[in-house]
Amino acid sequence: MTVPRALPAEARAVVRGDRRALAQLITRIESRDPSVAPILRALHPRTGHATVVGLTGPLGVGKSSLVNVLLAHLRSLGKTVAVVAVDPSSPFTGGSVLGDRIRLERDPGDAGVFIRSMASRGRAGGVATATREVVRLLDAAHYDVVLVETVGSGQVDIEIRDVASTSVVVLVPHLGDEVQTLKAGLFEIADVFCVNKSDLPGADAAAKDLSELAGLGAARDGWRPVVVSASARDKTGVTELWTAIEAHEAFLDAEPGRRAEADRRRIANELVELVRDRVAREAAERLQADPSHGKLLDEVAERRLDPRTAADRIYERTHGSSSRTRRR
Ligand SMILES: Nc1nc2c(ncn2[C@@H]2O[C@H](COP(=O)(O)OP(=O)(O)OP(=O)(O)O)[C@@H](O)[C@H]2O)c(=O)[nH]1
Ligand SMILES: [Mg+2]
Repeated sequence: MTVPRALPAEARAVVRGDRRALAQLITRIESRDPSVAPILRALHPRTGHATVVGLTGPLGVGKSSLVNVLLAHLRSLGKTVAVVAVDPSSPFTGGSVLGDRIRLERDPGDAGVFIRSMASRGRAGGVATATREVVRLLDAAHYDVVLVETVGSGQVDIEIRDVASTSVVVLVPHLGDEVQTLKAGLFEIADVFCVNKSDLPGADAAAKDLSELAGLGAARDGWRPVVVSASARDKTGVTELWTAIEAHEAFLDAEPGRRAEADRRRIANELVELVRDRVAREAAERLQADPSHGKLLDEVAERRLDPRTAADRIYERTHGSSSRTRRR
């Protein structure tokens, strides 16, 4: 047995659940501050306990509203909850999101809840990486459930399945053609489908339609997506939604190695991304510092060299000596 080394002070603050420390570290992760690396490294062995649930779906289907009611439900079950909203296009806690105020808004001092938005626009890559790192911090801070909201349908470069152990795709009745074209992709993502706004007409038909499709398709890794109907407005179907999420989590644990296998797949993607990030960053730095770079650009612009050949040369230059660069 190795004796655990003393944690850095900031890591200790996270483990203690110090919200200010958490917020500051998340900001540093967002701004890609390399000084968080040792803190994340120290915390890594303390992660892997939270249930990480992704909620994704087209714009305006009610993801934030559902997160709000799910949050209240989880609090009533005594669970602590952290929420990460990636690229929120509507305010999370503004009274305008829901007609009536949710528990969260009545009780901003609730220590069992932590909410954070993260913007991806205008940032050079690394959104999925940053999201994963933020989720791990929240996991190390002992939140029982971490809910991650993203806008789906390929509008952001984060694949929710790479972050969450259970992914919920939120839809609404009568999404029409948009969903028809999305459906194949959605079945790749969804462990659970939630037809929200079931207070509107057509919800039953939409849920039935999805259930049939789920029944027809081949089960992905032995799991067929579960379809639930909900209304965040009327606060119906939320218990069913959580039950479906728990059923998928139980499925992951029902067979030895199943959850580990899913984790390994996510980690494989993450590692590729991290290496790609580093190679890209180093290439950009070297190019800037390299006096022959301007010549290469001239050659391509003057049609003496094609871009692929130029890129090959850059790659060889960067790649050939990348092992000499310092560790982050
Ligand atoms: N009728 C009805 N309206 C709802 C329901 N849930 C949410 N809405 C409304 O739908 C609109 C969008 O809700 P949001 O929760 O912001 O949806 P979102 O998917 O998070 O939106 P983006 O983050 O912008 O993609 C708001 O006007 C909500 O009041 C519901 O169950 N029924
Ligand atoms: Mg939203």
